[in-house]
Amino acid sequence: MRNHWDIFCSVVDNFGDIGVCWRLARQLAAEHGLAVRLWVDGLASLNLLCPSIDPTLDQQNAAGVQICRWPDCFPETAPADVVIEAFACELPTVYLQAMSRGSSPPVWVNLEYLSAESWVEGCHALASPHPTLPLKKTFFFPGFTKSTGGLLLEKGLFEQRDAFHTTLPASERLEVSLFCYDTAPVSALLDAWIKTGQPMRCRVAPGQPLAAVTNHLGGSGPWQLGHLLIEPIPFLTQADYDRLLWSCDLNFVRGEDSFVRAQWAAVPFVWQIYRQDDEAHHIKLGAFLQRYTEALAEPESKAVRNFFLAWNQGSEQMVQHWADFSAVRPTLVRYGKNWANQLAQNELTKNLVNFCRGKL
Ligand code: TRH
Repeated sequence: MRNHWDIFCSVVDNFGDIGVCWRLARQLAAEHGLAVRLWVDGLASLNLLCPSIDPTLDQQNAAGVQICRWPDCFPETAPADVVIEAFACELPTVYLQAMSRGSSPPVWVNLEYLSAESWVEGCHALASPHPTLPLKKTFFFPGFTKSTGGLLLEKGLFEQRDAFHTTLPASERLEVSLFCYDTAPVSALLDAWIKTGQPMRCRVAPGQPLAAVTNHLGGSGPWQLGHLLIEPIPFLTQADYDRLLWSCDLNFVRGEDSFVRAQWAAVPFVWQIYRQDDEAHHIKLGAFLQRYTEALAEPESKAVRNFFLAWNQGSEQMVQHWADFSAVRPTLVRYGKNWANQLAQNELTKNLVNFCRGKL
């Protein structure tokens, strides 16, 4: 297989776009021996995920990947054999033209956002011709079923997770991590926790999650509120963030990549979906809940659905929803393991490599 891949990533906001691209780039290099160039217009965001890079450099190598600044004025560049356009970020015109000039054009793939909606199955791997150039772009959809592109999962991750679990000291309190948007009903959740009397520690990611907590509690933390300890933590590398998720009893996650990592952690989680202007996120959330709760008995399914919806839309009954969710947590621990094992059967990077290999 011709083995040069270019990934283009435009950082829209937050960390999901670069989080997914950085993970994919490393996996292509480490597990498939490919020469990967990652073009990114927001090196400062990548620097948070990977502190060893220097965001002032135009080119550098890290984790077997060549990282290149995606400049406003894109230079003449020989295209790679496979070109991944992440999340419809639109390739530079000069690069597209170069792609169309070769005798055999590169395999061009648009990696889409993750959704559990059923239409994804019908659109995965469909191609569309460029309106003016002799090029074809394929739409590659991650997803939760066999008929989609699957989910990013590094080789050996579950073994690492299980080995890590054996090193954890027993904890008497409920360990929680919090990564959410500032629109989450954090005040209502903290009030519900304070009412329960259950010993808990909640570790809060910086940025929007910490801002939401600080708005409610004032000061800069840590906060000890009776049995509840709330601790701000720094932004972690992706590997350390995984370990945080593995070490907790419950993880609040958001967006796309942390949402998937929480499922690989195989402990109960609560997801805050990324809001879309056209409100399409309500449908996406419903589609995921439908799939995720399908094999749960009704009381568990209802508790999960109610709590996820309360977390995403707000609720007057947060205390009750938390109590119900808390009660089914032990069942969700067992359920989460089976869920993760089932999803792990369909691994995105392997699927993507096989797909492109078939086209080269
Ligand atoms: O940051 P996000 O809200 O990203 C979002 C979504 O991807 C959304 O779909 C997209 O449209 C929007 O960005 C532009 O949430 P997400 O997807 O979970 O990405 C966070 C990344 O940050 C993920 O790779 C995990 C990583 N992370 C760390 O590495 N360390 C940390 O300490 C934390 C809190 C996160």
